[in-house]
Amino acid sequence: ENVVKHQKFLKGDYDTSFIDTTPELFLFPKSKDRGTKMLRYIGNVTVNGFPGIGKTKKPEFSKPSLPEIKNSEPIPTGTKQILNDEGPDGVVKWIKEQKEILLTDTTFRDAHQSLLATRVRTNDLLRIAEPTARLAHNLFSTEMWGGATFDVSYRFLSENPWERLLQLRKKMPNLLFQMLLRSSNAVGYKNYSDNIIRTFIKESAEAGIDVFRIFDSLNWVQGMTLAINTVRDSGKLAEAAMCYTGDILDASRRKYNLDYYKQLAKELEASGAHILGIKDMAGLLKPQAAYELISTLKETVDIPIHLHSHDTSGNGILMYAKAIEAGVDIVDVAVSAMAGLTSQPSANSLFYALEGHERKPNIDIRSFEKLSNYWENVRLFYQAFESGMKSPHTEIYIHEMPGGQYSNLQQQAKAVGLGNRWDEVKDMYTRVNHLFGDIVKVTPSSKVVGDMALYLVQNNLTEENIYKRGETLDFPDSVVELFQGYLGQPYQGFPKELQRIVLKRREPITVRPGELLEDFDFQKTKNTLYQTINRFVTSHDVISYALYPKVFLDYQKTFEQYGDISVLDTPTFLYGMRLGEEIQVEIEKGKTLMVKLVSIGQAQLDGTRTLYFELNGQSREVIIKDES
Ligand code: 3PY
Ligand code: ZN
Repeated sequence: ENVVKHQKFLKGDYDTSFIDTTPELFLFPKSKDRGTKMLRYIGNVTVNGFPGIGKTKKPEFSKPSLPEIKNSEPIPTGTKQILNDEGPDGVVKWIKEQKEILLTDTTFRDAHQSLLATRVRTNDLLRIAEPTARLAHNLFSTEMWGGATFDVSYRFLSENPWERLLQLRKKMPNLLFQMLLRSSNAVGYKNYSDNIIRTFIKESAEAGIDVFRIFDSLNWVQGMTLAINTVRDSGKLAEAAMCYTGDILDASRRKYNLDYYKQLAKELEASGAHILGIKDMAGLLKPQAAYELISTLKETVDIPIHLHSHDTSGNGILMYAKAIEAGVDIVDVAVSAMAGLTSQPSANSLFYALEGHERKPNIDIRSFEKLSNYWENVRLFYQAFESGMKSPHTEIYIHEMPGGQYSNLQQQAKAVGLGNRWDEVKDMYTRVNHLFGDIVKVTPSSKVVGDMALYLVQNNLTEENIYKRGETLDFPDSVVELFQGYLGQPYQGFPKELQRIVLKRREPITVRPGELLEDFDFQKTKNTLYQTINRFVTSHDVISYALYPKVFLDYQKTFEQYGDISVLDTPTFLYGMRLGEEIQVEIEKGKTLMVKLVSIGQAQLDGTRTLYFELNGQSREVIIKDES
């Protein structure tokens, strides 16, 4: 036992003589332990498979080829230097002075969130980080954090998202780092207290985020102002985004018309936004609608406009071309191999689409092809997480499901035995939206619509049944919470009769949910967390715990059991090792472990197997419980 496990130390109940009288407590286990822990992880994945992939033979992957770069030359300067030297207003001024369309590269965040269930690991991002900083130094920003990446890092990748941010920051000192922030839902799915939101933003800003794309899942501006103000106070860029829903071209659907977006844009500008974001999360914005929307908004607001979309319909490039004609300042794209379908339109395609146009992006296309070559091979590592969508889906214009939700809801449907009724679920999703009064559907409101659709299909219910028998139905928790007002207020309010049916005797709220929540006690949590995890507690640990208590503690347990497994290459992390295979693992700079899997023993009566490894040439055995 060493000091960090000692009762006196944990309680803080000691004076310094304690250190002098019990020197043995300061003997810490050495890295020998690290190697064994890692072998245990590799052994376990080899025997039992990875969640979501299962027990599969490790495929042969080609090594992703890294573009050649001249490390001896300094990294070219970029937009980050403008922010450092001239502040957020300087960046805004600079954007307005550019004639060419500016690009945000989402490859490190939304592209893989939308194509690969957010599974891309820090290891694969880090290797391409410096080449991207050098080869794509003309980007406006790189979106590399937030959205679902935060909880997925802890939950499924067993890695710390803060480490990802800090390590990427070192490798990419020239580009603005951008994140997606769900206003009062931060990077989660529920409402948090105001002091959690403030602390999360401040910590993120300090760790290196420069542009915060802030949205509310019901386009409720009141729910966004706390985040906008905090970002401004942190000296960073507040991009307030309105979520695009409906179709401004459809005269039969007037709820979200051009006027609605005009008003919203004015409100967001007045709330202090440096940039106006248009978040077309499902890819519903049609080319001509984009032209009309952007032209109108350019006349409505003074701040730059940044357009985000998904290419699910296959119309992304044409839509961007129209938006660019209309004067949009920045658009979101991904490196070609990670673009298209539910992801963003391809940067490489957009470059060629604008050949001969005065607003053609100022990027080096050859560099983008090199980055794409790397991603083409990396993407294969994660093939088990692909959604299976192979071609453009224009039905998106009907069901309006966000890019990232499609495969998720499909999985959820399978899990509750509705795999073969997927078409019905999609149809019900559309009907639930209308039942709810036509609401904005984006995390977390989109999840509520999905939950309700599954619930109705599973129980063979229709809209009519709800109105007739609703009093006797137990609706999903998320649906009750939505109608209680815990995600904020939808435009033109909730349908009153449905609200009464869903809430039964519960009272809805109309104020900002954060106003009703007590402040989170950071100091007290730091102390109790210290008792639980037996190590120094950082401010990142505390805020992560505040957002996701269980996910954080589970991650911590995995870390104690296996050590830092983020250093493993992705094929080994996801598939383990083949018999006789040899790998190298750089556990820290300049320190590499050689690992060979020599043999796998027979399963014993108690279900365990012994795996025989060589670790730097020395024999090591680990015993793994075979769960099959
Ligand atoms: C997120 O909230 O993670 C999204 O990407 C929504 O579009
Ligand atoms: Zn998106």
